Amino acid sequence: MLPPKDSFSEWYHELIQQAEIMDIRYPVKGLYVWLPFGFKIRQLVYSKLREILDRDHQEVYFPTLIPEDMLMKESEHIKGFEDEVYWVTHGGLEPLEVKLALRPTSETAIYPMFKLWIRSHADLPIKIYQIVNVFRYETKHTRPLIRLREVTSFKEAHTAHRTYEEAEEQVKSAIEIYKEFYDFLIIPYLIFKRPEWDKFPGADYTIAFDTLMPDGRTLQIGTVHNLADNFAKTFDIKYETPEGDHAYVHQTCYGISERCIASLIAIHGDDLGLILPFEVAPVQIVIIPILYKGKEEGVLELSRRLYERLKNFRVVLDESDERPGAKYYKWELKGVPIRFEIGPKEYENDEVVVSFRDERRKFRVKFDEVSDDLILKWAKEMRERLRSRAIESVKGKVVFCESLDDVAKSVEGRRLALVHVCEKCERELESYGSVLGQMQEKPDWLNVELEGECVVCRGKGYLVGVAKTY
Ligand code: A5A
Ligand code: MG
Repeated sequence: MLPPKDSFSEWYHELIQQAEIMDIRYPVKGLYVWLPFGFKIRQLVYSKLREILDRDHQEVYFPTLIPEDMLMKESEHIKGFEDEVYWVTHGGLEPLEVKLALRPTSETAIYPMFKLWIRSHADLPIKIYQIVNVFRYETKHTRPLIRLREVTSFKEAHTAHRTYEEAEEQVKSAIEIYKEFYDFLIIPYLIFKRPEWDKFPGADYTIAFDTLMPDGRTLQIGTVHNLADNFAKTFDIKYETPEGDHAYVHQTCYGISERCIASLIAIHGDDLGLILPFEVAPVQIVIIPILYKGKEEGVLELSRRLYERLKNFRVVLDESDERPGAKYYKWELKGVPIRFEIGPKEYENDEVVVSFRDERRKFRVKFDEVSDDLILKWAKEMRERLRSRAIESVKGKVVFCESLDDVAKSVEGRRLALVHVCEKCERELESYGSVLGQMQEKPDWLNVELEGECVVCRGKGYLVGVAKTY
């Protein structure tokens, strides 16, 4: 049995294991094993990310190891990461002449190569990405898919452009990419510009996507950084302009990790286990024959015919010896969106019993009516229901505050506090929780004003989020 979702931390921890997403017994802190079922979700989710990026990015692969002098070159960047880097110091028994870092992210691996690749304005823009593992010696509490020391599914995109304005355009288009991706996963998000003190080390500014977990803490599920020419100056990445001058490139980078899967699990699941959107469910449809002694033959025959008919989907016909109740339990735990049951009565009437994972209400349809189109219609309707549920759940944890007292109470009560503040006073909010920064656009499900009177000094303010974070 799963703990109730209200005990979110225990529920999440148990679900990850019971639904066979990860094996968390690997004997190194912050490192976990992907199991086949979890890995299949990963593959389906990341195929979508690849599909979107492949429209105008090229996939590459850079090495895992970064020489110390390269990693250390950008001073702001290394200040942000120095206490998180794992080092390779030996080759066998020999101490290495130059220590090698396990990449915590790949700016310092990629940009020296950009210097070699970029000659003229005609070489720009460059837009590449890779999906790799990165290592960060995290000191905060580690959790599967949420805070890892080996991030296994780090999608990092890196771009280079002629001007600051072009980099800024790229930031906007990266935001659109992440919106499309998270809309696909039906995960509600808020978009903030992180305050100066919390931007990515070496960046000009950082835009972050945050979602709200069921316990009211926010999870940063993606970031887009405008690097301006900061790294270009460090790594001497210049191009020849049409006029024959030499200018530094302007860069962006943006990243998403398996936190996208953590949020998928956390936001849609319920007391019985996972609820997966049809598009990313490793098993989209399960058929469960209800077998009674002497009446097996017809039931199995109809079940197999249904299985054949649904071959265009990821369908399982569960003919195992387990009792129907045990089968329901198992496939509910694994979040299968559509379930068919076929017993002797259904066989006699040429019918099937249907239920959807999110509703669990049962109804009957004629066997002949089951078609690809009907399945897709159901999937679409389920997507709408999941969207409403997800938005309701997130919306219920966002509070607009008109006083600092309100902010304090809301954050203490595990809500995301939204409040108007000015740049001068923003830092004062830090004493109440993490300051997520200035909200960039209002989601259609949220009724707030992006501008208003600063809660501290009553000057002109913008909308800022404050919350407990993962
Ligand atoms: N090079 C840029 C893209 C970068 O590294 N940005 S980042 O540090 O913000 O990481 C990108 C995203 O990876 C974060 O927004 C967060 O969602 C995720 N992430 C970072 N550290 C993580 C960790 N230890 N475990 C899981 N996900 C992590
Ligand atoms: Mg950090």
